[in-house]
Amino acid sequence: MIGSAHIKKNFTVPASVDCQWCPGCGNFPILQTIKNVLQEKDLAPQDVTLVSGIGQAAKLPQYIECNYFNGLHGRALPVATGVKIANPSQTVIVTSGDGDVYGEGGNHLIHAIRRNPNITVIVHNNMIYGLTKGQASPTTAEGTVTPTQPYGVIDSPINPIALAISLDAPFVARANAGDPLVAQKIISQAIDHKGFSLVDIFQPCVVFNKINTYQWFKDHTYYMEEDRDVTDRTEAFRHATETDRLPLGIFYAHTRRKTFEESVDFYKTDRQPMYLRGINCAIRNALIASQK
Ligand SMILES: Cc1ncc(C[n+]2csc(CCOP(=O)(O)OP(=O)(O)O)c2C)c(N)n1
Ligand code: SF4
Repeated sequence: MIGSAHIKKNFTVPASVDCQWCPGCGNFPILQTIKNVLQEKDLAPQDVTLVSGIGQAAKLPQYIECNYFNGLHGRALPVATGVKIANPSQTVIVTSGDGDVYGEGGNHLIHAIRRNPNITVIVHNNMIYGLTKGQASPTTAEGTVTPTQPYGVIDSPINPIALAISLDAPFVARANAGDPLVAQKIISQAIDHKGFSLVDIFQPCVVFNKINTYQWFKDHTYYMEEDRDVTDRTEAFRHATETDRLPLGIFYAHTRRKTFEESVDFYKTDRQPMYLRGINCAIRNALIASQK
């Protein structure tokens, strides 16, 4: 599904759009937080593209008035990369679930971090598959009983923060939907940061996850000291692998890597965005002929 915002003043959704989330869902504060960040940056809706896959979290782009692409399960990242490379001036934000980004889209996550487009990826981590009614996702704790894992989950959960740091992602952070003011600060910094930014945000699913509630996330997290050296990868990795209480805040941030847009040849000599360029049939025909 593709949506397009024309010249509009703000990100307010038309009243006719019917929100499908359950009352109390952690997606609501995330939606409000993203809207606040976009308003605060003085961006116009036509400058922003939200991209998602499938799931409850993946419905978020339909509730903000801007460009959006709501695609296939797990496939948000290739689309977001394509949007950014075609039009580098767009602010491109992926907003999707832990199943979508870490499970079905896990392979894309790895290779998008390697490629390093200047995009922000916000993962609503409710530690469950919400839309399909409570099966285990890649972040569900071992032993958790679900409708499809009646004897408990046997796979150990993925650690997305450690994974992203190991791939040298330029910005890696974790927020809590139950603390939207700090989440707003973190997401704002993620959008401003050059290169691939990952924000994993704890999001209670009040219907299908009765373990990881608002209170559970409050009791099992703490904020890392803000004046740490966030360019220190070893220290970031140490925090990422803590299990007693889960750290919140920015784990790792650096600008040592070139972005995808800076690396590709066709922007080195000509800054005109791809979407404004005509199709060069001679090059295309020569390429096809060379494959025969
Ligand atoms: C290829 C594919 N596999 C499975 C599904 C079924 N499916 C739809 S949403 C979903 C889980 C979504 O979970 P998550 O990404 O964590 O988002 P949430 O609903 O919890 O926000 C699944 C398994 C699908 N639509 N497509
Ligand atoms: S099922 Fe869970 S994730 Fe989905 S809208 Fe309801 S509370 Fe939110």
